[in-house]
Amino acid sequence: MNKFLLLMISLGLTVNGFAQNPIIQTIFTADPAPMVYHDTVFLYTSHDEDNAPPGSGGFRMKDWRCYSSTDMVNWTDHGAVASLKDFSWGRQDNGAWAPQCIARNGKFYLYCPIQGSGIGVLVSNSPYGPFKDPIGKKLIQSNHVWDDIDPTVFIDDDGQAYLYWGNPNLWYVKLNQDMISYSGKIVEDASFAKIKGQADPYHYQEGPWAYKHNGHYYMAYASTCCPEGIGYAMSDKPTGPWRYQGYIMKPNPKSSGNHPGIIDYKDRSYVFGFNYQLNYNLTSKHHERRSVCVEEFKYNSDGTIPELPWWSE
Ligand code: FUB
Repeated sequence: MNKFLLLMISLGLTVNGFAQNPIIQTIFTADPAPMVYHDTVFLYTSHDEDNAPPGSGGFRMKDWRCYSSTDMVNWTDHGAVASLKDFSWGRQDNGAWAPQCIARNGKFYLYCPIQGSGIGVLVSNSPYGPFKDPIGKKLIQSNHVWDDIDPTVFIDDDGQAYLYWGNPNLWYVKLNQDMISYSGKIVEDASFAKIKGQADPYHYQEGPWAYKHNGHYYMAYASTCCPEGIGYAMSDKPTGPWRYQGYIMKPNPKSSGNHPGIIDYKDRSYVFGFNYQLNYNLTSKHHERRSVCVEEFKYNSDGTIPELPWWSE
């Protein structure tokens, strides 16, 4: 990693009291999944290895990392909290893609996709881990194969939990109270369904992020491919139908992927994603060596989200 960048992080460089993007400059991170727990933001990420080969889609990913902050400026690195080795049923060489963690009943559930193998769940008594596989098999038993990536988890006010995932379709299922099993059928969401030969007005690609804010249900996601922007849809229910609202961030022609994570924290709202800036500082060639970024935003009075500029490249 570039010595100048390492120095910047060790100096805690900030701009206008806000962390400078990318917020993690010591290793390559992607697929941010922020979780607010008590007074702390825990940020779970995937991790691009330094030796990811050149070329779009050349992912080399083996573990999931955790960072925390209480001011959105200074981030503490808690290292790798889980890895492919924690799952006995998945491939072990690669595929540790976009995770999400959620707290329930004093436990922490980390949903992890292993690309090409399926989606699993790990459980811990602490947000820092250690996380263990409580079921010893895939959580999502399906034959979608490529589709079974990018889980996002959401617990509604009535206690019902939902797991959504998928590329290029959006799927969901109702989780049981134990958060490690589900009831009912796996549903392909009709709003986002792609119909062959017809336009795709939602531009849904992958990386869904489900949440609720001020009574509105939101589904943000990586939009179009590639490059990917961040799009979002809203609904009155967690199961849709969803209304496409547009881009939170348009696709950047100089970029490739993106992946949203959205939270409210200490009366402010933030969207996380990633760019390729640190990679481009090292080489002009495209590598899947990405870096997590964050931006504050304010909801419009009708609950819609303003469009934000690209993170710098
Ligand atoms: O990081 C691997 C994959 O790239 C993720 O699962 C997708 O959302 C995209 O960000």
